[in-house]
Amino acid sequence: MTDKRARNEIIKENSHQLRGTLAEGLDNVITGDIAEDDHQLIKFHGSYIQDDRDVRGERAKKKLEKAFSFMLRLRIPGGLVTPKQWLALDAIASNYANGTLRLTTRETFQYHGVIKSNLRRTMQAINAAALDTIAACGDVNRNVMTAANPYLSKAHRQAYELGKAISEHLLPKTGAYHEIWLDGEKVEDKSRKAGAAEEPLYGIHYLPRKFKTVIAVPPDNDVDIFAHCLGFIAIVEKGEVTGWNVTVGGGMGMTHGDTNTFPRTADHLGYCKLEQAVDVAEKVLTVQRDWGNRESRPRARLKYTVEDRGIDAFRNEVEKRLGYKLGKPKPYTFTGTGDPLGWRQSLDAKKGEDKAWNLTLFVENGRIKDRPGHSLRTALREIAEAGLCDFVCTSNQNVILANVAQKFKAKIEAALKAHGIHISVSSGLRGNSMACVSLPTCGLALAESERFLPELITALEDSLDKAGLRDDDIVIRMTGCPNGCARPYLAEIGLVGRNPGLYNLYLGAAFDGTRLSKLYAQDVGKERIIALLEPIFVKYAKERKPGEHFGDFTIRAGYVAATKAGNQFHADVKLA
Ligand code: SRM
Ligand code: SF4
Repeated sequence: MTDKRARNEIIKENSHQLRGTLAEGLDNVITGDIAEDDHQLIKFHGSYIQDDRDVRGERAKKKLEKAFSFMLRLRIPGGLVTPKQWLALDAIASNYANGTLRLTTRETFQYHGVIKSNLRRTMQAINAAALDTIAACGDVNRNVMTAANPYLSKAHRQAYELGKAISEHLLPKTGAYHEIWLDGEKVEDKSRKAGAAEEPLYGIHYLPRKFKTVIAVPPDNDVDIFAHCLGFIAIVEKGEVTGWNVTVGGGMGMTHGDTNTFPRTADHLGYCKLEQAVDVAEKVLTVQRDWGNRESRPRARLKYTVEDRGIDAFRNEVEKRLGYKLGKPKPYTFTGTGDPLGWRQSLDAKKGEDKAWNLTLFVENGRIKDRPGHSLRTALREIAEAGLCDFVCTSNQNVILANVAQKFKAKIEAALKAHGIHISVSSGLRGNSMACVSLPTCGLALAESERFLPELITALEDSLDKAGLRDDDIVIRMTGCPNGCARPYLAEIGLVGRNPGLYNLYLGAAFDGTRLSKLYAQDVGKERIIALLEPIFVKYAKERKPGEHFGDFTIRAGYVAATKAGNQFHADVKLA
């Protein structure tokens, strides 16, 4: 009988709980590469092997090995780091990586350009800052995102605490990470058993695919709850979370030309009590572990399990494993997926203290670096050195300078100003923009993204000016391929790379993150994108109803049909 399982299943099975030959590969100084199977296993340790695609052709001509280096992704549930940790992370960027910190769309940092001989040292430096990269990638529960900023209110603190609890509970228990990277060193958290041979939750095959958990506190849907495998929506009464609506089956990734793959917004599974959430998370994960598709990786995400089995069957199985029924989802309202930029005061305060301040700072595509006249990295380092605040990474690739005492507000503003950093952004479009990393590091990129979106927005700002829309909040997101790392199918304007310089243009997603977009134009370059969008901006400015968002307008005005479910994403497409 032939083994129909995906190749990764066999790699995991033979890996001795994610060890593979990683330790030996790190010691091999002849190459910057590691063994083929270890390319898959290293992901579970929070790293990817990559090569600099800008120099790939040139090196091939010279018969040189690719310019290999590693990307490292941290696990920071809720995205919160202390000033001390910030300084450590900043130092690592210079000592071992490419001199930049990259905020991701999932509330954490990535380093790029770490060479093999520095990998262990980098991991150890991260560990010394009481942080790690365990399970930041791979077929496991990834970094848990929570509504940005635990300092905002009691409900946000509760969401953050749940995020940390789920992250710890669903962490792989293998000792491989500590053996390979930390030389058996003990980690800060003594409850984690280095050397444990078992994976009680995951077994030796782990999950069929990546698994993503998020927690939202309405009315903000900053975590884009419907884009994720598992979500908890806080139900808040008198300022406190009393329970959670549970969502399952969201996801973005698809393959161009394969209608069997599609982005999908999550369904409501039910409602659980405050203290039941970790148990619910575990049971949802185990149903996906047992029911998920292990033959076809493009169809292995939880969204397809829910799609294929149906939400009712999925709920029944979760309830069977829980031993109790979930309640009916409770009412809630979301208003938007963006980060409210600028200063925002916490909604409550500790007894006897003033309410703290929090500054959400726009970071273009999450890249924290210094450039002439705009030394963001230095400004943030100085703020951390002075201990003026904590730092929270947001799911919109921004950073919040959080828990700021009134007396430090002016100091923060002065430090930013001294380094050319403005609190305001040039337009509502830019303030609501995200681009994935893409070239030159991403091995899957088909077109530029992070390096192209800023200039496209600058050009689109002229079109917005013609329509008088410069300050309007319109969500635009770009990715270099259809995997959807910047959640482009939930943007009012989504651009997805097809070929160098060419993108598919999607319109019609809801501003609050509840509805997917629809393909509007295929294979369009910069000039065509502008030519297509400018008249829509002008018409929107003239004809919109009070409070109507751009995405809703593009449907009402007939540019695209509304996508009511993921399996309708490819239907009713009429190209411009
Ligand atoms: Fe992603 C793969 C970057 C968020 C869907 N993603 C990749 C890789 C690792 C490329 C690879 O497999 O070789 C990219 C590394 C690029 C680089 O050079 O750094 C990559 N993904 C990113 C980040 C850094 C984008 C960013 O600009 O911030 C985000 C890191 C998040 C984190 O901290 O964990 C990132 N990726 C996402 C999201 C958004 C989210 O989760 O909110 C998605 C869509 C949601 C989802 O999962 O459905 C996403 N990434 C993918 C996929 C498609 C998965 C699928 O279901 O088909 C891939 C490809 C894959 O897994 O095979 C992918
Ligand atoms: Fe790479 Fe595609 Fe993700 Fe962009 S969307 S980072 S190009 S995998």
